[in-house]
Amino acid sequence: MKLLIAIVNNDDSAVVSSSLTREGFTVTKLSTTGGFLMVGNTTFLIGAEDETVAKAKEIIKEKSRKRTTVTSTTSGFGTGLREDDFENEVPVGGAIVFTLNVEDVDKF
Ligand code: 2BA
Repeated sequence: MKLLIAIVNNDDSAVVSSSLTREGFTVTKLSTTGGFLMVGNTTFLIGAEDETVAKAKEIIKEKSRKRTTVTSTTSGFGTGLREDDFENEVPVGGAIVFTLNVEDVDKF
């Protein structure tokens, strides 16, 4: 079994979630914040059998758009705090997926 940790743009999270559950995946959704832009994103925890991992990744890839967002160069330190702040275009997404081996699962 694998644990997928998928970080997805908030705007894609509803469709990613519904597409995964429709295909039979069990999903836990966390509200998270990106450390660079300091804006909300969504992290999914997905426990999946090895043979279904490719399908889960395919769904996440298909439903997560690449976009750009305009931000300050000093986003990571707090927007507007510096005099030399200026807007900057940053690419975001589609999604980043970490795949971890799961040693054991207990459900009580
Ligand atoms: P953020 O940390 O808010 O990053 C948003 C976007 O800003 C990133 O898009 C990337 O294009 C840019 N960026 C991030 N850190 C940067 C830095 N130190 N210098 C310059 N540009 C930087 P994505 O790569 O698509 O990441 C989207 C979100 O996914 C991230 O939000 C973060 O929450 C998560 N993420 C991405 N890579 C990660 C990683 N290796 N570990 C943990 N979380 C990650």
